[in-house]
Amino acid sequence: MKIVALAGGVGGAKLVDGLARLLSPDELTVVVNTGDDFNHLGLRICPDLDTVCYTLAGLANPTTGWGRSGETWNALEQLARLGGPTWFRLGDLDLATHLERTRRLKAGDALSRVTRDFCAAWGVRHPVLPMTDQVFETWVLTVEHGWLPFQEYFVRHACEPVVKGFEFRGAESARPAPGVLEAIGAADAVVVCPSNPWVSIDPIFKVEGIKQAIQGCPVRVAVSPIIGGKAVKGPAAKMYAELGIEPSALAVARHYTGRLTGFIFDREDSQYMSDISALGIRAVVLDTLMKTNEDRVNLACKVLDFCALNQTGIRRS
Ligand code: FO1
Repeated sequence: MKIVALAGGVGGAKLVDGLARLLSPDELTVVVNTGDDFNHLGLRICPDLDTVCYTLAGLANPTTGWGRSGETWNALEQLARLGGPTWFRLGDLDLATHLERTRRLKAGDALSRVTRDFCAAWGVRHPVLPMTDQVFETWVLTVEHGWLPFQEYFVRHACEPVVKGFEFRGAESARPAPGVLEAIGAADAVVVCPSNPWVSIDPIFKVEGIKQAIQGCPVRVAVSPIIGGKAVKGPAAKMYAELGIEPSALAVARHYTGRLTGFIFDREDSQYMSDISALGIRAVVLDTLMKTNEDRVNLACKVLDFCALNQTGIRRS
């Protein structure tokens, strides 16, 4: 079965890793949010792309989920000594990625091309595509500071400001990166990973043509990033609450209304089964928390089973 996975950062990367352990590079393409990308210290930083690639390459920091394992912080310490900005922590190993990416982009290479070459260098075999090669910026409207670029909200202010809304600057002119529409067009199923619906998945749907292409795919399945009213990681639940929506798996299913054929949520939230089914989508409860590599593979295996079930109505053997 050919799968396109839509992913943001850490939560998405874990499921992508599970899928990649089960599917060949021909069977899995990952489309990654680039709304979090920004310029910092003169460098182009693409956090979600790097998180997905480092995870697939086995290079990711297991504690934070972002950045590199075995990281050292000499450059950051020297930057602090010089009075430079250290609120966004760039490790020594990670810096090489940003330096070379920035050099390549300045020389005129597209982000998708640079990502493809980096993946080859890191031994990542599955295609990882940025959603777009154009600049696309997620901004967060906050009560305390007005509009903030995403990383200012997320890292500098530690997701503390109260959220009032989002804006996706550049969305009108952004076009899908090469290969994105082709992969979706050839997919048997699109899997929406357990990433933040507001700021990781919605941006992907905002790129011209991607939403329509996904609607043309017969099977569209999402995994809830909210378990027991809380986000496994990050501010998704806090965002729902601040926008006047009770955070829950049901809220996530409603968020994606009209976009899905199937929805996977945690066993802990079984009480929402009838309300979610009433949205006209096929739903299933599973153990969705991914603490270990084995959990990633187990969930990915069940996601694939559920996709097959959505496709044919008959469970895969
Ligand atoms: N997240 C943090 O909370 N603090 C950081 O200092 C930080 C640095 C960082 C550096 C490179 C990178 O690729 C990601 C980094 N992240 C950091 C994570 C990232 O900003 C967010 O997790 C994503 O944008 C949300 O998906």
